[in-house]
Amino acid sequence: MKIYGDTKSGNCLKVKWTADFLGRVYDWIEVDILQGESRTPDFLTMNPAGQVPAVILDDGRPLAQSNAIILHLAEGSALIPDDAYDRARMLEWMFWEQYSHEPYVAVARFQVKYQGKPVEELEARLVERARAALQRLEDGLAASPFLVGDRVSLADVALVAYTRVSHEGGFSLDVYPAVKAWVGRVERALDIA
Ligand SMILES: N[C@@H](CCC(=O)N[C@@H](CS)C(=O)NCC(=O)O)C(=O)O
Repeated sequence: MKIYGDTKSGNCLKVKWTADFLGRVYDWIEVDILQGESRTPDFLTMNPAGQVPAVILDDGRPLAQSNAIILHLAEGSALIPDDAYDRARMLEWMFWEQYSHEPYVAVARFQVKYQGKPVEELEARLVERARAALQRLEDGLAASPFLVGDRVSLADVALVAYTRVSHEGGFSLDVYPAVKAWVGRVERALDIA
């Protein structure tokens, strides 16, 4: 398998961590998004969306979208709960991540860390939504060590990617103690600390 990714990107790291956890063999091809390397004609042939992560599976088929890729890689593994309801809850978190967490927590980080925007100049709505997402995680982790029960799943992989670096966008996890403890737990479970 070939993984096209930018190591600055949490979306790309989700794929790396999942492949590593599962012991999959792959070539990592670094794509610098800040240099427009995901928008070249060659790259667009593979992923017309012009984004990383993207993979070429061993049989030559391409696949994009971080959460679709990790779902495919982890098929039949311990990272996906056996129980149908728990599996759906895992997907609930993963869809929520893409619509209500990543667009705020990751975008704030990108603007601060890579575009040099002072934290105080982040758009108020972005900050409000990022805080709401972190609070939603805090509430969701009140009763269980991982997002879906007692074991690490793809929900944790997807959500930890940008949560663990949320301070780089100005959001300290000190005010979200359950999230902070969970980040450590997931990092240890995935061996990414
Ligand atoms: N929903 C997509 C988001 C992919 C995405 O936004 N990728 C960014 C890096 S995190 C990218 O490739 N940006 C470069 C560009 O759009 O030109 C996923 O989860 O894979």
